[in-house]
Amino acid sequence: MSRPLNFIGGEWTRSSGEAVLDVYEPATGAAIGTIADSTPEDVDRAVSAAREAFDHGPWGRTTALDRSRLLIRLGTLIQRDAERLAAIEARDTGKPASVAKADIVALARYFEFYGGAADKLHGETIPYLDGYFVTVTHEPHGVTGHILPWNYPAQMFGRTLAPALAVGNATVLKPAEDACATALALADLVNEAGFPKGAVNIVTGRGAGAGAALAAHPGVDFVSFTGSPEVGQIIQKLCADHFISCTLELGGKSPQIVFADADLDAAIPVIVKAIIQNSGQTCSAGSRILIERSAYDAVIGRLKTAFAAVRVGPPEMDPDCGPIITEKQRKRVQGFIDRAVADGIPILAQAEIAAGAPAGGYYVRPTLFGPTPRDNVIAREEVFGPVLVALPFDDEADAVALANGTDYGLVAAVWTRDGGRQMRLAKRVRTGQMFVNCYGAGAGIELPFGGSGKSGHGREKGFAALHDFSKTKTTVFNHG
Ligand code: TXE
Repeated sequence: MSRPLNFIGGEWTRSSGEAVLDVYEPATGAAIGTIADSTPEDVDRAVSAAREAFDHGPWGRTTALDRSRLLIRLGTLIQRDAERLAAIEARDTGKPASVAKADIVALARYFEFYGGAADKLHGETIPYLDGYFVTVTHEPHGVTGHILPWNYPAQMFGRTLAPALAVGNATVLKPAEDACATALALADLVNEAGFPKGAVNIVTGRGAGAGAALAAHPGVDFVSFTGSPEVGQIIQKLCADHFISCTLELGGKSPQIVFADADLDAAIPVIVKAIIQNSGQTCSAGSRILIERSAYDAVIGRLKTAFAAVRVGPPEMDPDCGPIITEKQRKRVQGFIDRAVADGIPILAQAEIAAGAPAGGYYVRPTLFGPTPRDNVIAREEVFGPVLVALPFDDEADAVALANGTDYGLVAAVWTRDGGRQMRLAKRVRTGQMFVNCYGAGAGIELPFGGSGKSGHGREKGFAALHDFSKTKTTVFNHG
């Protein structure tokens, strides 16, 4: 599992300090290993290794075709080791076994997709004044820093590193201290795939230590961050201090808008899955259900039945909903539930925790609240747990106002058979991804993803990520 070593310049390296952090198994609460709580000096070594690889090669001299082959080879190795990696991911995060496997398949797919895309990011020529020839080419930023969350450690490794590497950046990754094991296991595959030394470096540790040192490092040219809005602001300020930009992916309070004419047989299972999946610890979790008032009772009736059937337990039970990542996060989620109850919001349904779930595990009961006052904190803030709030709305305009009524703007869905309404809502809801009569829809790597407002900025996935991880250069030739 986790080991107290960093991966720098292609080698396993001890931290310059003595400090380690304990790692716990979410399903049981048992301590299962330690990781290095790296120092700013360790981060400096990792950034230097990346700088060397980018500035003096061989990584910085690779062709797009070289990178394409390396990425695809890494994707193939991940598939070869999928069972082993899924077991590591499930133990480290508490994910149900089948979900951990799906995450490893998605991780491999990131390297396949961006391996295939590496040599297809073409530039352009611009018709210009007589006597001139103008090209616009894409160049890597240089050294990119990647600060990861703990909710999808495997997928995030691929989502952020694969496009950065595809365009030729040298990378330094700081995984979340609560879930590092898969990233560390992947380091060996990076070497086996044949990546030149220094193309990928991994430094573990706390956010305020190693994470902040990475974002602040003058040798880093761009930062990709996924985590809380509070830390996102810190990252953006650290980047501003040395004039670099960043992408911030900070979560959401995503609405599922259900009109009275919706196909509820199709909608209800998708809506429940969208809040239960990964124990609700998903930035794109569909955490608000907005229901046309005339259909409120019918929709709630179906949701109650679906919620009561949700199975909660450890990975090996392959439940619908696993534990929360840490005791700290479990308390945070439970705190939201307790506060909503204290505020008098009715609990409409609550799933049971399976009798066989280990007593020390970090479980919470998936909970449905409603009707929820619009200005209550649980209707506005991200819980990051399996908690769904129901809010009735009066008409289309009210639905749009309610959907847009939080500081977030990441994902939204509308469920209706009315084609005109589908189009109007798709235009008017402020969101980075809009789903019509579906939600997530396979979370395809092909589909650009990212938000606005408190959800952050920049785009991941698809070709959009290649643009974020590169910068254009305009070259003007005077040929007389
Ligand atoms: O996040 P943090 P936490 C949201 C979600 C969750 C809340 C808190 O609502 O309940 O954030 O989770 C690193 N400088 N999301 O406390 O602290 C940290 O080490 C540099 C949404 O775990 O933001 C980790 O690697 N880095 C989200 C990463 O930031 C710092 C996923 C995220 O940790 C740092 C996770 C600092 N000062 C949480 N402080 C999503 N968008 O999916 C921390 N870090």
